Amino acid sequence: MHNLDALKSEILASFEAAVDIPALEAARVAALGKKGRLTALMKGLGELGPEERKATGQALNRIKGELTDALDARRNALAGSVLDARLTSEMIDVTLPIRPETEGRVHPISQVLDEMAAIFGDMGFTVIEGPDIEDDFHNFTALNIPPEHPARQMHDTFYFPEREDGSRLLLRTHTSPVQIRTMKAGGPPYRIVAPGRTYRCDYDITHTPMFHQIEGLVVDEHTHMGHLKGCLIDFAKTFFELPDLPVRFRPSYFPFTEPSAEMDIGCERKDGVLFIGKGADWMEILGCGMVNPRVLEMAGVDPKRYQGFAFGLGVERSAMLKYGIPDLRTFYDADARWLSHYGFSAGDVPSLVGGLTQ
Ligand code: 2U9
Repeated sequence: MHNLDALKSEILASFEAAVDIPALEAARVAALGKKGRLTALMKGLGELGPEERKATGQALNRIKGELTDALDARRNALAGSVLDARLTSEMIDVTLPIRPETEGRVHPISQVLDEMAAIFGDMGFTVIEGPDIEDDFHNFTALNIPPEHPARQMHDTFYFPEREDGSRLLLRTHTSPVQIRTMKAGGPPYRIVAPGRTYRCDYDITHTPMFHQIEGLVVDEHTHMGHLKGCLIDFAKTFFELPDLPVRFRPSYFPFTEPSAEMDIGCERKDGVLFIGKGADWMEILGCGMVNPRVLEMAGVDPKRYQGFAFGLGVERSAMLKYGIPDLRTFYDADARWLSHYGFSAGDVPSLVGGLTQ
């Protein structure tokens, strides 16, 4: 009996010493498993005489009951502490302030396009978009670009493979086809701007194969060069945020406008730094002109009754000038550090309310 009490105490101690459920299970197997110490004693009962077997058997059964109760109690205690540990380690403090999210930046091209759309929108222009993939008629013929014009050549334009009828689709080289499509779709007056991607087979420090343009078209019965000048001078002063910005128009040539001009803004170059709005230098910012009557005619507009003006400007170039971005090619590097430096906060994009619907 004394030995049995000692054994019981040892086994109880092994249960108490178990620090987790697997350790407790090991202690159980060592005591009550098939080859356990108590099980071995029970198996040995058969070798005892009847009297001793009865007494020892009863004692062993009582001990087994006590051990089983102790085992359950310890198991419950350990399960409770496992849960407590999980509750502590996985605790969520709902009172903590939220982590600051890294804010996305608006790319300078998107910013400048939005600024320009907002300025022209305030003047009553509607923003129109069209396909990047065009046909020869809308990109060249309808714009009075002759067959021998260099822009039409394979090495200046991206052409798709020849179709069955011998024609080739192409990536538009300007957004002008959008204005052609708009004119063909319905009668004048028109007051539209067409922003978007354009493509030319060109790559050097000032040219990339894809770039952005915004072009404008105003056609009405009495539209004249004075409207062109007023509109574009107003635009330049608003865009560069300089009410006294000096401007000048120089004669130029485009097949789709006659007469044609380029618009310069006053600037100063000092020690490699460009200052816009003052000084004796000039910087070209856009091309423009009165729409060539042949272009109106090809788009189904009567040139005897209607006339208008058009203009076009490069978005990357405008962004570089306004925001001091030195290298064109960095626009397309997808470099997050560049974007965090030159990009804009979403709140800086001007509201287009009133600009897009007219
Ligand atoms: C129609 C009629 C006329 C659009 C025009 C320019 C002048 C021009 C360049 C500026 C820089 C292209 O991105 S750039 O290289 N564009 O100089 N664009 S007039 O004239 C049109 C357009 C459509 C129906």
